[in-house]
Amino acid sequence: MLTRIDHVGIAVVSLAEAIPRYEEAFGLKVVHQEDNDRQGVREAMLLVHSGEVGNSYVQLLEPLREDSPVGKFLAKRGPGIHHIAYGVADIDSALAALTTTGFDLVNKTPVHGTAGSRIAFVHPKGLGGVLTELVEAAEGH
Ligand code: V0V
Ligand code: CO
Repeated sequence: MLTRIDHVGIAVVSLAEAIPRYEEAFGLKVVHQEDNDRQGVREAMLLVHSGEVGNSYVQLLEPLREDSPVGKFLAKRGPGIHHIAYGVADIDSALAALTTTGFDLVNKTPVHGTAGSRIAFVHPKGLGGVLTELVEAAEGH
């Protein structure tokens, strides 16, 4: 079902501060930035690897409001790894399979993700405390 690690989502207080640190440390480049109002985040995608099954990124996430998943996470836990996102070829069948096996989906149907992707979150409680996202990337991403 999973084709790759699409991204590691990292909660940061300030993209302006975090981006240069990641660029400096690993020579990564920001290839996409976007505000996702529904998710309450301003995000930057730094490309780690391009492969046959798609790309892998670091996703830096700054909250747009305190009362959002990343805003609440920062207040409770401080900056750090917020979620892991796996690539899938077909998110509808992946979600159907997880529903059948009894996983608690945050999104029962896909929602809008970065760069035109279709995404859905699975609740951390059934997956070792790790908030998990599935990504069906748009063509070329
Ligand atoms: C909260 N909890 C987490 C967590 N956030 N555990 C692991 N990783 C996280 N990131 C735990 C928290 O410690 C509590 O555990 C429990 O969940 C309830 O916490 P809460 O603060 O009351 O939060 P809730 O229940 O209001 O919301 C938690 C969920 C929420 C996971 C349902 O964060 C959510 O809907 N996330 C999905 C959307 C999202 O994260 N969007 C931002 C990224 P205890 O204390 O009960 O044990 S957007 C993105 O990645 C995009 C657009 C993209 O990639 O394209
Ligand atoms: Co994400």
